[in-house]
Amino acid sequence: MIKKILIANRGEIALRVIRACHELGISTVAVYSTADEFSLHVRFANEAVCIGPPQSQASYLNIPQIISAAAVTNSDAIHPGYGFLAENAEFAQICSDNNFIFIGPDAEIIRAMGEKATAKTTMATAGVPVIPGSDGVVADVQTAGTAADEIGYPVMLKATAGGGGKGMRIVRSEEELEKAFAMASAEAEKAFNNGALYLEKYIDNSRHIEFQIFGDQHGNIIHFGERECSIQRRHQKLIEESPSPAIDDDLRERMGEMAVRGAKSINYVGAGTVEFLFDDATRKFYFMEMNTRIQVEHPVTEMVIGKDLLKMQIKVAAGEKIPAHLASIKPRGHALECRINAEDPANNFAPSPGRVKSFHVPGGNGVRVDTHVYSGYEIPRYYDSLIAKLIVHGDDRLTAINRMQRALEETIIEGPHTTIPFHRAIMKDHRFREGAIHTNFIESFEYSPGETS
Ligand code: MV4
Repeated sequence: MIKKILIANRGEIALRVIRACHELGISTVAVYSTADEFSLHVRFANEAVCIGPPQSQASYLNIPQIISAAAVTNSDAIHPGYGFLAENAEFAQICSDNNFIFIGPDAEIIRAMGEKATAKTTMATAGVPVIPGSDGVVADVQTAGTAADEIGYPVMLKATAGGGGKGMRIVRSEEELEKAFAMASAEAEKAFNNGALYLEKYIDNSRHIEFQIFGDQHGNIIHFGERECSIQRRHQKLIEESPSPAIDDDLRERMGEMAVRGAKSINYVGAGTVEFLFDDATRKFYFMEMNTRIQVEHPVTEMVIGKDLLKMQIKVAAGEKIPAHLASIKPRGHALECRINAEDPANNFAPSPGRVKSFHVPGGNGVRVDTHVYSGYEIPRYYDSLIAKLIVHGDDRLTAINRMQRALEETIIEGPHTTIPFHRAIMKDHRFREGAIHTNFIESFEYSPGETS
């Protein structure tokens, strides 16, 4: 039985976890840095413990402080949210060593999927299609060169400890390889203390399509369909949707089957996401990575399946079975999410922290806002810039887009710059409205500030 959960996170996701807990009758403990004293997660949790100064390293990443807070409050379980310690295998191990249920998969699973080159090999062995490339990491430039000659240029170098873009390079010819290898490796070394790289064929005009999967402790693993996240800027997702405009029922069934097969091969437990790269030209899909956490964009799946994924995550961690009927759940309608960041789209998306003078959220049928912000809130400069997620649901994609447009018009945020004007421009874009989106959509998108703000 889980009676009390400590939330090792901040911002909107901390609120999201608290909401799920309170609806389940579970008591909550917030932890917070001194920069977050006036945050809503502190206010809405049943108890709150200050764990340190603003810097993440000293607070939200400070494992001894978090474990101590769980101990003094008699918590049964720890929910890591996303980011911070969510995919830290050592933290998951320390939680269970101290008899706290870590709400996520076991440390070994986190570790196995965190090493991206190994994860790819594991999935290939299970029969999941992967992007043609090197067998595991490439030890040096010579090995990379041999692999690239076999695969054919263009290729992509990726950091095995990475994910989400850091330490990644497109290499278009042999001449570029040496420099790209050195730069990607140095970048990975700096970011992850691990410079190891793997190599794969570069697939142009691709889409990022990920499947939400769920496993329980009784061997059941199911999927809840896909989310398309091709609208990214510098590997930060900006807009997500479900279903993907590129996927029909047949493809959904085949990709979902592969996502489940991969998860079964590692006895996956909890909420997980299997990322695929989808090649528009050939309609082929390839496993890219598996994320072992609840993701920022989980609400788009919740909107189309009508289920609460956070509650499910908690129930599964408590040992409950996934109800059998969920295996055949059919998504209904279309959901979109816009990430509202405190950034200036007219100035290269520079962070824009500070006081929120006024904050008004939209409403009406099919509109959901997940945020920790209120009028008078001070956005700290120490953390990521996500301040709200605007999520809409409609009968079909165009209804959802028009609803998003309407909801963006109603949103008022005074004080910081935000990504709202940028989202307004995208909602108007013809190619976006046609679903013609791919990896280079944002890079080739002509944004003229002012016009829509
Ligand atoms: C790729 C790719 C093309 N070919 N891998 C990986 C991390 C993710 N943030 C983007 N990644 C990509 N990996 C191969 N072999 C293109 C991308 C990519 C991308 C993919 C989907 C949607 C948007 C993207 C933006 C830039 C790069």
